[in-house]
Amino acid sequence: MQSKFEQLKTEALLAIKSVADKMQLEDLENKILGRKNGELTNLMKGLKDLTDDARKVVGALANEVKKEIELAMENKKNELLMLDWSKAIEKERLDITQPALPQTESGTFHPNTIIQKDLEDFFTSMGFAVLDGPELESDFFNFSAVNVPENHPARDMQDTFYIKNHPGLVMRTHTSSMQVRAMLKQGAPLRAIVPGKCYRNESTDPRHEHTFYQLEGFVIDENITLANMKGVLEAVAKHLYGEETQVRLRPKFYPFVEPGVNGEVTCFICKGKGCRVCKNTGWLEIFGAGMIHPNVLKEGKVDTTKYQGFAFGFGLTRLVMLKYGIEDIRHLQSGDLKFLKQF
Ligand code: FA5
Repeated sequence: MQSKFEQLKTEALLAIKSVADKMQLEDLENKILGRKNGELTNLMKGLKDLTDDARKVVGALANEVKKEIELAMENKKNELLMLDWSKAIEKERLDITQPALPQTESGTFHPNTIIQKDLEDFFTSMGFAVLDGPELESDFFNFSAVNVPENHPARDMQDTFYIKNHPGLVMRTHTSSMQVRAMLKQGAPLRAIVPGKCYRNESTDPRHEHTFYQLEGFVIDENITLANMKGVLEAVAKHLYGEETQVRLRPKFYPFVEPGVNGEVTCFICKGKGCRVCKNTGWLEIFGAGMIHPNVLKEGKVDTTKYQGFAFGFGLTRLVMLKYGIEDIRHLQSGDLKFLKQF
């Protein structure tokens, strides 16, 4: 019986060695160690027929054989597992020297961003700083600080969105809300632009949105006049619409400037002759501007005996629409890729 165990061990170890995959190993395990009909199991069943002394010796050998076969199986299992892993790793290996896949889609800037970046470059080349400010603004900086006190009828010109349970906060209606903030922070002299989002509680139509962009600018220094303002705004108009563009200023009331003007440029489509876009006037209205009201300078702690300044506010969204011939402002926030991919 001892030799039968020895022979089984030799055959089993040989068979285990030549196993090629997990399935074969499982079959072999069943064939040798299977509880019901495994070869070793069957052989061990015969131990009970031996004498006590012989059972002690052969039993010890049988256990030894079983342990060796089980160990060989375990080793083989690990060996096969390692093989599987290395095959998987090989499959996943990245060849970083391979050329990249051709790029099929790439993003583009939103037309608002294109014009904003262009104007930021233009103004910084003239020594202006670019400032950013909060869109959720205090009632004070949006209205009161720019000479629109509470209950003043001028507040009706710019209705906005108020925040429930926060009576002192509004969504800013214009970038002019940054005028006094900038003065308080930086003092005079000051030269800056503020591009950014504004909000108004208005019904939307092809030219009006509840959310749109403005670009504010202000210069505060000694001996600043309306002529300086016209010079800067003419430079902007020529930069945007060509050298032959003219600027026309006409009186308009804004509480935060005195005098205040409404700025128009020669219609760049008909060159001033009159067309559908300029409603046959030959002019396009693109900004509001004026000399900063002394009350606003005082709010900003600027010495009004020494400094004056001008301010202007472009409807940035309007500039974009004119530049690209966009007939409805609502396209700009539609998220429609067909529209956006044109820029
Ligand atoms: C103002 O907002 C002033 N803060 C501008 C200003 C600044 C004047 C400094 C003087 C000195 P107004 O309400 O006109 O002014 O708006 C300026 C521009 O913002 C408009 O010409 C228009 O192009 C744009 N705008 C105003 N409301 C809307 C709207 N609902 N949708 C799209 N654009 C708008």
